[in-house]
Amino acid sequence: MEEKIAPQAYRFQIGGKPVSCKRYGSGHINGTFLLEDSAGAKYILQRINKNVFRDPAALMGNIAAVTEHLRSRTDNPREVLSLVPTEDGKLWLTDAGGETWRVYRFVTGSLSLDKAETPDDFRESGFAFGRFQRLLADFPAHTLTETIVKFHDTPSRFAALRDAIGKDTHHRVRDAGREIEFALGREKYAKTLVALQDSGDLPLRVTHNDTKLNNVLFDRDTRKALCVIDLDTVMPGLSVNDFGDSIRFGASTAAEDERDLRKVSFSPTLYRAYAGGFLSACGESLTRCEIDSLPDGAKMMTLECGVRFLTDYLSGDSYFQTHREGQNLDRCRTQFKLVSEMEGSWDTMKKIIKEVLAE
Ligand code: ADP
Ligand code: GN1
Ligand code: MG
Repeated sequence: MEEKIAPQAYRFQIGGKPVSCKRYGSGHINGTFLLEDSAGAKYILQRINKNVFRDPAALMGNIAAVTEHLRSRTDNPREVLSLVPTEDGKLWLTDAGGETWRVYRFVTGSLSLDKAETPDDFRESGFAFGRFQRLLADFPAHTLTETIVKFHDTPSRFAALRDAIGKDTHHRVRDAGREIEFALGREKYAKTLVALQDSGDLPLRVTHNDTKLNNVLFDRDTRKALCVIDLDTVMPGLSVNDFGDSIRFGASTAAEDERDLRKVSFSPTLYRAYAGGFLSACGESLTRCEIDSLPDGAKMMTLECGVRFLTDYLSGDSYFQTHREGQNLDRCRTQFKLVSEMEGSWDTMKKIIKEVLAE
């Protein structure tokens, strides 16, 4: 559906006059619009979610620095997000209502996927996120602002769940008894990776922290991964969480919000494909403990995301955008189904990493 052109679109240095502006993509956080101008050029106009990102100026500072670093490492402009300045030369604008807006050049000839059509698509995305991590290995991590504090601190996510259960503001605890029990039964396990981080066994690296398949753009013709996008959560973090968040979303046989759980399965084939791409791009720089913890990264990110969906459901759906009632509970259920399947395939998951490394 054609939407009215957001007035903010007129305040960026795009080539021509804005001629159309439509809601775009399937992200859960920002307001994303595809903007076209009279010269036929396309852009992504985004309203940054201010409830999620409390310091948009610091966030935009991170993105400017990270994209500049990446640009110095490649000759291909389609491989790095490119911000379009405002008419007064800034990288973002704040409107009268206090909303922050930015514009990226649309990466030409690209597409994003909500589901891998073949294991090769998924392998490619693994390669892209592995390369992203490798290219940022020499980026000064201390200069980055932590845009969401304790973002992948799983025990804190459990604390938030307990709080939501206790408050039960929307009287939904009664509808989620099984999911709550499933989560709380794994609360001890939730400490595994932060404990390894605290002990120094897992190093902090510059990571993406939101490595969903639809946060990679593919070349429409060659089907090669082109560009890692959605850089709002680039911060110091754990490599195994970047690996794991991709697996939770992309190694499932169904959509994140599928209601028919019979369709939702963890696919060892897709897991193997991603591990192959990821490790070929950054495996040599990972420590023994990081390699050994990759299966935990997958299970932890899936469990954590399920806990976050459940918490948001119980709290009245105020964080993740929803398009129907119960969608966050449905999302939670798919995540927990995947967690239990990963638990059932634990030895296979470990074996696959060994085999991929030996290839
Ligand atoms: P969210 O944080 O809401 O997920 P994203 O930055 O991931 O927002 O953008 C949402 C979608 O818009 C992406 O999944 C992708 O399809 C598309 N997109 C974002 N930036 C670009 C770009 N520069 N070029 C082409 N498509 C883009
Ligand atoms: C959000 O922004 P998007 O849609 O790519 C969320 C991720 C979740 C994901 C679940 C900043 O990602 O952490 O894993 O939804 N991003 C933020 O689909 O919270
Ligand atoms: Mg996104």
